[in-house]
Amino acid sequence: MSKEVDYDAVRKDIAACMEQPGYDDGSAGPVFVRLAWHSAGTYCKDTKTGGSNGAGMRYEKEGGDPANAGLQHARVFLEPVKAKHENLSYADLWTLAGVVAIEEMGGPKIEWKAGRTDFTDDSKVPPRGRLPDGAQAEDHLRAVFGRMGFTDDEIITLSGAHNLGRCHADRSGFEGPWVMRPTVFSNQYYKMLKNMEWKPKEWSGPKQYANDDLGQELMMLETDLALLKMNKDLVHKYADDKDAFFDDFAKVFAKLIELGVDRKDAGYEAAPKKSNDAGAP
Ligand code: CCH
Repeated sequence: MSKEVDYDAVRKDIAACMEQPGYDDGSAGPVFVRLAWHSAGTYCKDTKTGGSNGAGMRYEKEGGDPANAGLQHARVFLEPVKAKHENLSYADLWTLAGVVAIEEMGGPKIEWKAGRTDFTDDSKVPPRGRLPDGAQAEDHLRAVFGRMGFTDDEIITLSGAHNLGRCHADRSGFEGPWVMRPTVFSNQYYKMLKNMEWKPKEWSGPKQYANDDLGQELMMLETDLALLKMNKDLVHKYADDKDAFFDDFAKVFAKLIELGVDRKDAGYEAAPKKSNDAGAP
């Protein structure tokens, strides 16, 4: 059986199914980016477990993690693309969907390589609790992203994805978008962090910050404001220099979606493969 997949056709099909008129702000783009990020963000560099290989969210163990609430929408939107391209793995589809969504929403081109395979049972699915909690601060960010192998500055760059989408009370408990145009990839998020004053939102929900100076209530999480304490100069640089942000973001997102990918197992490497390599954890 041929393993050929027409990835240009896959990209077009992903772009087409981003359009979802009745959903959120009319685009599935933001939730595709979050799907790609959560599929990779479970990685642990010490144990080499988790990461974007495997598509573990198809199993209750990972898909049912409260941190992944809402991502079933993204997976359902992408199902027709998977059905049309039978040799495409879910793990490749989900990461490529994030890359295509960022490009389609006006963001940078991001390097993406095929070769992820899907687990056939849940034995290699990472434990729950590896994704960040928006109610915590910089020590937590350092622990979670440090486990994946990211520096403080890389955390600040990756967090720029909060230019996109919104929080949903019925998913995370938090509510609202970070910027005025949540389906356009830009550096607005850093401008908001640099220029606006953020006060605790008065409500019965979890702690988040609010500002309505622009005529619509925008939000920040505790983890978003923590970036200013980690490296305020970099946040300000990105607020003033969109190109610098786009360049750095493209590199760090490409690194994120490579976490946990071992192409030797998938037979994608030119080097001869020993028969006892197959399926090694
Ligand atoms: Fe995020 N994010 N994220 N995030 N995120 C949420 C939504 C999005 C945290 C918490 C939340 C990254 C980092 C963090 C996106 C991309 C990235 C939500 C709302 C919470 C809470 C979920 C809901 O209710 O639907 C925390 C904490 C961190 C710590 O750093 C990184 C890194 C990325 C990608 C590179 C995107 C996109 C969304 C919008 C999703 C949507 O459905 O609109």
